[in-house]
Amino acid sequence: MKYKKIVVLTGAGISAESGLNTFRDMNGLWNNHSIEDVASLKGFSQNPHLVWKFYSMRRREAGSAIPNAAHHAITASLATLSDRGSSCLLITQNVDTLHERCQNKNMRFGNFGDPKCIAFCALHGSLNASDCVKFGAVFTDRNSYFDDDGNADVKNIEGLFQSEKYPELGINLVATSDGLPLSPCCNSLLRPHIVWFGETPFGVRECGRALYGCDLFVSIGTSGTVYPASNFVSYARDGRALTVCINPEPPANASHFQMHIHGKATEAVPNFFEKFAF
Ligand code: BV8
Repeated sequence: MKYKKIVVLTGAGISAESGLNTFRDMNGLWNNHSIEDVASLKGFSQNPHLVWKFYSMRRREAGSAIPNAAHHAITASLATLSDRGSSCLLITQNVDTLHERCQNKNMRFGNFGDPKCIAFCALHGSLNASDCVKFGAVFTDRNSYFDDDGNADVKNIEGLFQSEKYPELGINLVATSDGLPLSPCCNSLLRPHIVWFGETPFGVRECGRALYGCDLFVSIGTSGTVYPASNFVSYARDGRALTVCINPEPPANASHFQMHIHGKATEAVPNFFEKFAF
């Protein structure tokens, strides 16, 4: 076993070849939207329609995208390494659920420490869920509530939700007349299950522990500009890991990596695991 503890971090670049826009590349998501307006709690409280229009568009696009060779190579390689006794953690900054869609009965994601699986952390949340703003209940929700012109799109609303917190609430959604979705538990507003700027990412403590203890850290398709993910390479280096960056161009935190592989994810990722990890 070459590496006992492996952590992989991905960003929007790994989904670029599935046809999803990144954030900071040309024609990126942030070119057409102000971060403050669509990815902050302040923006949501000031204009929930604009935020739900942005995330409705993201849900439609992610829903029609499929995982690419890089997503599949990561899942298959980490599953093999995990079967051989390595502990593997996949952390993604992405909310598009393309990694989650690569699982099957032999390659499944689990929580930190679960045996024989790939531990998985969607650091910034998921497009496949919405939260009650009042009680924080998380509901499975893939609905697009507004079309690109900002018109309420209630005719396509799938009624059913399952809430982890309120499993009995598999019920119909009630959207307000102006198309904003209301929480099935208390009729307050629903918000996308997304970590916005200024909010605490999911699983940060567990990720930090895994990063300090790993012996291989691989960062794929991220510009290294968003904290705390941009610091993960430093935590791994402090723990004596080999740190590898796979990206077409040097990210903002390039100097922290010991190895750089310049290339697109679908070409570089499958080769990397073949050559270095087994
Ligand atoms: C927090 C919502 C406290 C989800 C997102 C001043 C200085 C430093 C930091 C701060 C500061 N002021 C505030 C902060 C903190 C702030 C931050 O970092 N701001 C930045 C902008 C300066 N961070 C936060 O607020 C975070 N919370 O800090 O809480 C805390 C911390 C620790 C512990 C407890 C409490 C919350 C951050 C999450 C914000 N939410 N988005 C969504 O809508 O999707 S962030 C957003 O950026 C996305 O989630 C995205 O994942 C993330 C990072 O972007 P990338 O994934 O890297 O995408 P990008 O477009 O930038 O780059 C794409 C890369 O792909 C490029 O390098 C490109 O070359 C490459 N690429 C392109 N094509 C390909 C490719 N790679 C491979 N193959 C290809 N084909």
